[in-house]
Amino acid sequence: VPDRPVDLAGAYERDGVVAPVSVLTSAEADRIRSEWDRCVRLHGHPRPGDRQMYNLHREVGVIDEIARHPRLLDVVERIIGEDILLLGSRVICKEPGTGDFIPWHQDVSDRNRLTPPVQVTAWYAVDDSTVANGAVEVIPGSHRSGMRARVPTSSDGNLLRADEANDVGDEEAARAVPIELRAGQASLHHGFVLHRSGPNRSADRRCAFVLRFVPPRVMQGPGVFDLRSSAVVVRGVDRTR
Ligand SMILES: O=C(O)CCC(=O)C(=O)O
Repeated sequence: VPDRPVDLAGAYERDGVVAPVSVLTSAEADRIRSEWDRCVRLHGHPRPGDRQMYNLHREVGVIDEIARHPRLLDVVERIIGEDILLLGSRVICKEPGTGDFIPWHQDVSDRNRLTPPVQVTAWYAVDDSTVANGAVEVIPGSHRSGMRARVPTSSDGNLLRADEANDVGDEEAARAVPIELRAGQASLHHGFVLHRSGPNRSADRRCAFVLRFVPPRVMQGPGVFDLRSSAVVVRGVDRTR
């Protein structure tokens, strides 16, 4: 596991993204992938047509294990402080040769109403993630212009809900960079950074555990799906409870 950049919090502030964060060695990453594969066989995740797979950390041990991994949380801590809540998780699995995609969006929006609007998303690569299999692309620095208006989208293969996308012009989109990761690595992204991912045109699966971390002072609502009251403390304490 290589050393992390020294000024990691500075890079996060500047770019809204930090990558790669080496969480596991390749042997450790193989174990996580095998466990996930075993779980898919046993429990039928992902079930045909079930592309959502939200909050499986409550039932799938390896997702919880990554969400609590010290090498990941040491980096998250440098960004949001020593008390850390796991607000939610999602598994995003793009099977080979499928058209599923994620349009430009921000993870923190008026849809999930986080106050203050602070969230770090950790994207853990279960499989290698490449441009060919639909790696996440990020527009560095786009978080600095804050929350954008959402625009309706609906299209076959869109893995987000129809009201989660943002409009991004060609000029801004041209600044996007792909975040390629080896299995066992993660990227961290800011709640306002614009990101998307394209279809998996390769012969290899591209599976990720997406973990949403917030400091305990972040509250949610009203009038939205409530993740805050079921958030779990993964490091430190939640003094608000
Ligand atoms: O896995 C993807 O392709 C997109 C992930 C994403 O949108 C996120 O991590 O917030």
